[in-house]
Amino acid sequence: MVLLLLLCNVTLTKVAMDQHRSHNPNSSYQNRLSAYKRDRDESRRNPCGSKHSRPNHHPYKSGPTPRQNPPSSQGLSTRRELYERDFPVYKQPVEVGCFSLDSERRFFNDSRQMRYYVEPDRNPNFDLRDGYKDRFIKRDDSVKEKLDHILRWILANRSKLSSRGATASPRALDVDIVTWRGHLTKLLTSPYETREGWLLAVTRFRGTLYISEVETEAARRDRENREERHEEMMYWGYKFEQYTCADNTHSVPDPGGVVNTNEAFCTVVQTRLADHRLLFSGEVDCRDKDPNAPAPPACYIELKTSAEICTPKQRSNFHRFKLLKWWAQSFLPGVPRVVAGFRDHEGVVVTVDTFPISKMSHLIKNEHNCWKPTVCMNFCCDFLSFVKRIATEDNPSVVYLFSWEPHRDVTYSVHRDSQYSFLPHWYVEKMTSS
Ligand code: 0WD
Ligand code: CA
Repeated sequence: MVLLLLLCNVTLTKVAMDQHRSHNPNSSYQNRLSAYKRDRDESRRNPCGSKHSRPNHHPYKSGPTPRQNPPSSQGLSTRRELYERDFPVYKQPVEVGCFSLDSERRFFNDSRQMRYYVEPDRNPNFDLRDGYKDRFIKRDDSVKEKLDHILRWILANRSKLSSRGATASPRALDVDIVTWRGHLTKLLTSPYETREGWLLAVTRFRGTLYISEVETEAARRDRENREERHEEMMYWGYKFEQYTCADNTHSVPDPGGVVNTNEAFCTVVQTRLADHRLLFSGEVDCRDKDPNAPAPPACYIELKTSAEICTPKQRSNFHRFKLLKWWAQSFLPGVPRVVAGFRDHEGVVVTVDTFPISKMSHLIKNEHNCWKPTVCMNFCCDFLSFVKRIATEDNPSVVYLFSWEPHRDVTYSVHRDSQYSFLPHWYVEKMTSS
């Protein structure tokens, strides 16, 4: 049975702040870029057929209000002004493990794919086009892995995820949310996103909410119809990684090798956003090779490429759009810096710059009507509260599908034993039986 629910507007109140060590956006992290997104088609449609609610025109309820969102609300707006309140508690993310995916996308419960950053010249003239035709093995991105790798990591590391007290069901995970970092990044940037919507499938299983993205029809169309130039530009980011990363602390990068985008090193971190205990994984490009560098995730480095900035307009766009994505992606797992290669139209890296995440909010200060970390984090927090309220049936074959398109409210539909179910039998069985 498919239940389609029409959702109404939500009014928001202040999130109560506790005084625990909060993860202050002005004191650490960093940023990211996706070179093409902003050039893409604006019209996006929702494939699942849920009806959207009307945009929320309710005024923001201010004043001395309690705790969380009012439980009476039925839908969720992404309007920025609703989320401009104090920064929510975000605990320093702690790395609880890691895993690697090899050249054939096989899972290993270790750091064998870790790479080490070797600082390039400031003006290195790296040719990012080199090897695209003859030394590139591209991951098949039509294969949807959902949360499978994270679930494999959980099964291999259950003892690290402390169980609840005697009152709760035995061996339940001691977290509220399990997901990919990339899905949380999309949530953080939603209040500022005007082009691309998302679909997030949510299943409640043994008290934990699992969140896994579903590709939208628009994203599938884009993926299947990418132009050759776009395909090549996607390669440039991986080529930049090859120019700047070595396989071990004593070696140097090998730009003559093959770029294989199946390979990945992923960190698994635990943290808390207000009252949401999060466990998520994200791909990490490399780490500081100094053995005295701080422990993960503080030694990690995110690598990016971006078009070189030649005009004030380009600089402003870089601050307004690209830095938002870079910041959100790295702030979440506590990665403190982004190293960016700025390239010309021929794919030659003309300058390399480091962006500490903690300085990004200073960089954007002079931009009019720019993004704010607090809006991103408060929206994510309220979305997770919303999900907890809606996704109440604890059943691995039930999916609550949350759907969002720019300029709309978040809506949802419920699906039982459908194409959207994503928790694999091997996971459900292992978690239920042992
Ligand atoms: O199937 C898919 N469409 C997705 C797969 C979407 C999101 C992630 N993934 C996979 C990735 O391949 C990777 O194994 O999940 C893992 C990474 O998850 P994440 O860290 O949560 O994802 P995100 O933060 O969006 O991306 C981190 C990096 C990217 O770096 P840049 O600098 O471009 O943001 O993961 C890589 C990429 O290097 N990556 C991918 N690599 C191959 N195919 C993909 C993809 N579809 N998406 C992200
Ligand atoms: Ca990267």
